[in-house]
This record gives sequence, C-alpha cells and structure tokens, in this order.
Amino acid sequence: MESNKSCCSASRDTASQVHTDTSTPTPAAIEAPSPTKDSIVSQALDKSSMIYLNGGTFLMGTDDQEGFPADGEGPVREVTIKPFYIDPCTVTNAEFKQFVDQTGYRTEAEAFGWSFVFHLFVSEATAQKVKSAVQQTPWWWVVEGADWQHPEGPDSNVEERWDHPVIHVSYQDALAYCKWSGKRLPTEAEWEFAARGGLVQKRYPWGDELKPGGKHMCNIWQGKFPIKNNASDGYAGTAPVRAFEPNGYGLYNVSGNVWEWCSDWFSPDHHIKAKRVNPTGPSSGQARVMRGGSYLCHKSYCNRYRVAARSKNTPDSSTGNIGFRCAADAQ
Ligand SMILES: [Cu+2]
Repeated sequence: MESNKSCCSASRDTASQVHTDTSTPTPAAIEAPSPTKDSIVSQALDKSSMIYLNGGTFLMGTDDQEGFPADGEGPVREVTIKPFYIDPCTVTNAEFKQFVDQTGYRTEAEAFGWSFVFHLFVSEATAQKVKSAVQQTPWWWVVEGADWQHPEGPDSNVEERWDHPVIHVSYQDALAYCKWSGKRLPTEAEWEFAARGGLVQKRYPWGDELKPGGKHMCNIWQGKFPIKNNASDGYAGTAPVRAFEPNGYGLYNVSGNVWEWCSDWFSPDHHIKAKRVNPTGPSSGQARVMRGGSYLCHKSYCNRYRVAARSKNTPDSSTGNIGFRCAADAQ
C-alpha cells in the first residue's frame, strides 16, 4: 500500500491550492485566534482522573506486512520512557466547552472561517455552498463555518454529542487546551506505550485480531470507502469517548474514533538513529505526529488504526476526525 493513499486527514496547505475563494478573505479569516496561548491562565492540574503509567522499556514500531513502511512504522526498536500520566479518553466536547467558556479561546478553524468535513456528513443546504475539496482526497470538503461546535457546518451542533471527542481542533488548539488544563500532549513514544496497554508487539491495543469472535472493538469504517459506511460498529462518525472496551491500561479508543495529536514533529526516519530513551522527535519539521486512526480508516484503504501506525498534519490544520488526549509529567 502506498503511504500517500490516506483517508486520514487533510491539510490547510492542500486546501489553499484548490480553494477558489482566496481573493476576498473575510474578516474572520485574517483574525488570529484569541486569546493567544501565552495569555491563557493554567488551572491547577488535576491528576485524579488520569492513568499513572510506570514507563519502562518496550518494543516500539512494527515491521508488520500490513503496515506502511514509508510512514516510518519500523524498525521495531527498544524504547525506554519515564513514568507519566495519561488521560483515559480524548478531550470531549463538554471539556472543551469548559475551556472555551473560561478563557474565551477561539480555535483556528473559527479564525480561518472553515474546516475540513467528510463529504457524507454535509447537509444538502451546506453542500450547495461548498466551493472546494482536496484534489487528492476529494471526500474532504472545505466547509465554511465548520468548527468544533458545528462539526458538519453552520447548520450542525454538538448538543447530542457532549461526550464525544472534540474535533476540528488544530495542534495549536490542543496546546492551548493543554496549557489551560495544566497538562501537555503525549510524546509519540508515550502515546504508543500507553496505547499498547502492556501487550507486546500486537497489531491492535487488544491483540492481533481486528474483530475477535466477530466483535467490534473500535470505531472505524465498514463498507465501501469513501461512498458507503455501513456503520456496523455502531457509528458512522465519532463515538462517545468511552464507547468500546478500554485497553489493558484503561485507555479508551486509542484505535479508531479520532486521530490524536502527539507533541513530536513528524519524520519518517528520524527515529531510526535518534535516542531511544524518552525520545521527543525531531527538533523541527512541517507537520506534527497524529496517532490512532479514525472512524474513516478502512482496511482496503488506510488501516492506520493499527497501534504502530503513524500519520501527520500541519499544526494549523483541523478536520472532523482529529482530536487529542492529554498527558502529564509524573514528577
Ligand atoms: Cu486512515
């Protein structure tokens, strides 16, 4: 499988190539997010609901034949990490609302005035206003007015989805939330350590079989991508953050549901020679690591719901299938 064949996400820079309406930016599009991350006042860190993990040495990455070597999934290597805390779930709409209510924070999607929405979720009325899509991945539509509170466009809301992951949040938005909550994003190595749940070199957080005993273990795509999602796992879009069984460490939905931002810059090969004790990724880059896959991933196209799979996006990008989970130092 080719590494660039991906349902995973879309980047703002790819949209600008096809966005036909750039000549007259709206005031919203030129306004910066507000307030800036620096001015956000941190709350006292509450670790009571977080999972403490002892760290240690584990086998990171995979040489799985079903994988995407070009993504830098391999080689399998011993990586050692120090103890840390991680949240059992990705940040929910309810939690993000609390943050926004207290700080007045405005996400990048709101500042740009648009975000990427998967085509099947867009209403007919909104679809008529859509002017552009991503050429390589035409199921990603540029939807004006799509943001975390309006995930499918201005005529949608999250009223029935407060316990679903917040989406349409960029890496920068995730950092702002982390600052407010006193937490941080996990490193890619921490994320994989936690996602494996104590299992060694298994394909998924629960083992090697996608559907043990025919049972759905995560929220991914069933049917024919990108046309028909049978949703036989119960969900066409996001699922509540505590849907499905947690892994051995108590983390929910590390595979599928939404992509999760990690703190590392992405590189397909930096890790081959990099230090293997508390690795933090390259010192610079263009895109940040995302892990876990999403409700759009399907084996026929992009089986990046495997626990060693990797993807990336630019720090200002937001889509309807990217969220994040927080971590914290153990001290
Ligand atoms: Cu995917």
